[in-house]
Amino acid sequence: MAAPQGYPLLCLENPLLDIQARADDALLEKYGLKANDAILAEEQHMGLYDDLMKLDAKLIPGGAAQNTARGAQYLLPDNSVLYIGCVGKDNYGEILKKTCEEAGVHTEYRVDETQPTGKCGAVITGHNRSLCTHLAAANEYKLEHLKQPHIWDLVEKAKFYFVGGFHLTVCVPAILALAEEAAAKNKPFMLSLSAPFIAQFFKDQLDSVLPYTDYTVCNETEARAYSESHNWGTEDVVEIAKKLALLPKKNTQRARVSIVTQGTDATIVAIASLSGEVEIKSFNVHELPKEAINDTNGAGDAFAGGFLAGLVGGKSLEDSVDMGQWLAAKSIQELGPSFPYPKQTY
Ligand code: 26A
Repeated sequence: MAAPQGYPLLCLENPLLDIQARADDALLEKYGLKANDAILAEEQHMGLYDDLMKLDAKLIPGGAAQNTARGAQYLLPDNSVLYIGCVGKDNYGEILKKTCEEAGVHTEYRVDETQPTGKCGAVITGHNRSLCTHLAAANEYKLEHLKQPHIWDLVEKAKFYFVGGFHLTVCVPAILALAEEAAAKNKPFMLSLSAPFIAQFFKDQLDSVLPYTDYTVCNETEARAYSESHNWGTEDVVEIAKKLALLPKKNTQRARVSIVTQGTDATIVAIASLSGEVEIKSFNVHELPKEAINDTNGAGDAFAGGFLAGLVGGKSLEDSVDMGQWLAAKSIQELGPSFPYPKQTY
């Protein structure tokens, strides 16, 4: 049962189960995968999941924004986060629901009758991760689900919106419905750029949503992919962060903040003002000895989760970035996109 007062943070994207294993470069080569990337699976990738299982893969709840939702709830009071997406009518879907419940995240899944729950092959080589996603049911999210009265009631009660950019491949009308609600009522809307292929191959979808964003978050590779696909003629991350912050906006009552994470290098934050200036701030990451790192799968999602927990909790921008970096450092010490239990306090 949904909490009658609703949930301050609403997240939307693709619920996936991660099939994660350590592997060598030969497996990457077999499927033509880059060491550090995220792609949509094609026919030739379908054998990857069985190959990973043979490598003693672990099944770990994933889906980028679902990780972010669990991450934000990790730092927030009970009943703070609602997550929406589409799963299949199967055991994997049940596992995802249960994991969210255990993390205190309320889910409103659309349950697709025909497709199985989506999965993501996570190939870990050293500190790199290659993600290959078979969306299946996750690709079946529909605007009609969001518009059902009991769900739309929760949409209206939400105060912050986070959409994972991977959903741009699935259901742009649902993203725009949330974005319109946010802009119309001056509520913050945040989008992650998710992976280079989004800016490359889903450029129009991305550009239809960007005007609604009050916050964007991406890593350095995604920032450069955006710049390249828009012929900005620069690979300079600070320059790109500035330009992202200054893109046109629907909600003119808020100026945009664009955030670019860079692994172990400093996080760049470009803060626009309503008069069109941009201030750049740089935040060094929380240092971690290399041997403390388990894997980096989900590091960016955890950053977004910690950052959102800060925003939703009324913290300053600086404190929110620090919370994002803190949670990312915690997550990369766990297996996959997970967080330490018993809970650690920020
Ligand atoms: C549409 N695609 C490709 C995806 C994803 C995805 N989540 C949603 N849509 N490809 C990978 N992921 C998730 O990213 C997390 C790490 O950041 C994986 O499930 C993994 O948990």
